[in-house]
This record gives sequence, structure tokens and C-alpha cells, in this order.
Amino acid sequence: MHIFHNPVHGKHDGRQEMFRGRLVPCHETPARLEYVLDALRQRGIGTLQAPAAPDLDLIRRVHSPRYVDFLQGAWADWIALDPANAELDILPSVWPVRGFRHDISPSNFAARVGLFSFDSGSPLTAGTWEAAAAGAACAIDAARAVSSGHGPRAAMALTRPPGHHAGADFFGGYCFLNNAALAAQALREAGAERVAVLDIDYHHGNGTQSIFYERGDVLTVSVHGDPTTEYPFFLGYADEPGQGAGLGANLNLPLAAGTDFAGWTEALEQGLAAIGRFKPDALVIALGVDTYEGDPISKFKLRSADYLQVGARLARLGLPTVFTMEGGYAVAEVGTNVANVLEGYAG
Ligand code: OKP
Ligand code: ZN
Repeated sequence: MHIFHNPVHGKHDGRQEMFRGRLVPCHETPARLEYVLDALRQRGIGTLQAPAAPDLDLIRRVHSPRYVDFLQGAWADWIALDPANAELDILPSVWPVRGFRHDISPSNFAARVGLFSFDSGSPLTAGTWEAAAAGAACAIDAARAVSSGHGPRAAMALTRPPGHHAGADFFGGYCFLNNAALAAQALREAGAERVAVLDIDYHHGNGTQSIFYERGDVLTVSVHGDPTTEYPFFLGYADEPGQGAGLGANLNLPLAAGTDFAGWTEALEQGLAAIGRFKPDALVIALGVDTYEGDPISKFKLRSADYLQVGARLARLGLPTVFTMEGGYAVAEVGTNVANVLEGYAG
């Protein structure tokens, strides 16, 4: 398996996120990816390679050009406000909720940050754009790698920050560019007529869902903590079937906090059956391992050995597959759990 790893992921290194009235250390840290790289190297899984330059035109076909421009320029704009800002992260503080106008483009920096975001837990730092763009390149290159050959092949975009909460024109949930959506779009443009995205991160993949909600060529399926109690709260319910040409091409499988591997596997099987009926030419797996029992911010009960079976079950679809790296915050176990999925997948 070709594993495209992001050599500059560490440039996205947020200091703090807002939690219950306090600024607390970020869960989404550079160490997470280093543990995965170590585990893969130790176990000899996959061939590691760096990505080529990001295809900015493809990124602008998934994300709105004005959002991409904002992300690319945000840090320079922040420093221009006050050079002392270099010591601080950008965190949003004001949002255009119900009743506000969405057809205007305020020039005020805080207003622009709010326009393009949905939570205060996702600091934007000096190197966020560079890290996210290189991660997008990993996803695009992984998609192109599985498209070039014959028969089932697999590749992984091993990167952070994660992507599945990022929408066409907003960041949030530690995500800035939607790597799974970029991989799906790259697969489409490389010739796959139908692509399925299966999101098995603990949190609903709201960004991926919204990007493809009105498209019938990309099926989005997500197995996740019930948003009644779990982040991202405002999307990811069972009654979201897709819209217009996309009607029937979105499936949410929310599960109660506390669900164990047996319960989780039942939902996974439903998702896999729906993917089988869709008859896709290629598959994207948004792989979060925050379903792990030891995860500090999530509440499913999967054990490390379970991930071997998860990988084996995904491989049975027999499809060209791109994995993207999403969540997983039990930092020291993230490597074992991701390596187990890939080992189970390889058989
Ligand atoms: C990103 B991904 C915990 C607050 C949770 C956001 C969670 C984002 C998860 N103190 N805030 O889906 O793993
Ligand atoms: Zn997650």
C-alpha cells in the first residue's frame, strides 16, 4: 500500500482550544501522526512517500475559491493587525447564525474568520495552510495512485490536520481542507463514475456530507456518535437522505454513546450493504480511530484488536480504496490502532 505522508504536518500546531469557558491544550497534536508513522515503520506496513505539490485547481472545485483565499492569507492578515499576534493562534469569536446576512463580505478580520468557521475549538496557526495544503496533496495523490492500475488497490493519505468536518467554505472540528472529499473528487476526475465515502470516525463527517449532499455520483455514509449528545450536534441524524440529484446518496448511522464493537459492527454492516447496492467504482474511508475505548473525547468501546477485523471487513468490498486519516486522540494508541486497520485490510 502506498502511504502518502504529510512531511509538514507539524507546521499545524495549535496551542489551545476553547472548552467550557477555558482555553485547554489542543487534542489534535503533531505527536498523533508521529505515533502512526512509528507503528507503520516498526511493522513494515506500506511504502511511505511524500506528496507532490497540491493541485489547487482541484481544491477550488471542492472548496469555494474565496474560502481557499481566506485560508491561504489568514495568517498574514492576522499579523498585519498586530505583529505581536505571531505569539497567538487565530480563534473565531463571532458567527453569522440565523437571521444574519450571508450575502455580504465584511472586511473585518474577526468577521471573516467567523464567516468561514463553525466552532472555537479549531485554532488556525502560522503553518495551518501549509500543513493542510500538503495534506490535501496526500489525499489527491493517494486517489491518483489507486486510479492508475487495474483491480483493487489501496493507498492512504496519512496526514493531519484531519478533514471530514471542513465544508466547502468553512473550517471547524480541527479540520480545514476536506481530504476525504478531495480524494473522492480526484477519484471521479480520474475516471471513477461513482464513488462511495465511508466515514468511520467517532464524529459525524458533516463537511463531507454537506459537500456532496446534492450530488448523486458520490455516496456518503457515516457511522458515528449520535449528534443529540455528540459533536458536531447539528448534523448527522438518521433523517438526512440527500437532496435533489443526491436524494438517496447519504446515509447516517448514529449510535448511542457507549456502543461496543458488536453494536458498532452491525451499523458498519448496514453501511457496507448500502455501499454494495450503490455499486461504486472506488471507495474512500475517512478513518478515525477515536472509536477506541481509551479515547479521551469519544464514547465508543472498540478495542485495539478490533481494528484488525475492521480492516479485514473493509477489504471484502474489493474496491480501489483511499484511506484518509481523521481523528484518534488516545495519542500513544493511535499508531497501533491505525496499523491494525491497515494490517487487517492487507490480510
Ligand atoms: C474531530 B474529528 C472536546 C471538544 C470536542 C471537537 C471535536 C472534533 C473532532 N473537548 N471538539 O472528528 O476527530
Ligand atoms: Zn472524530
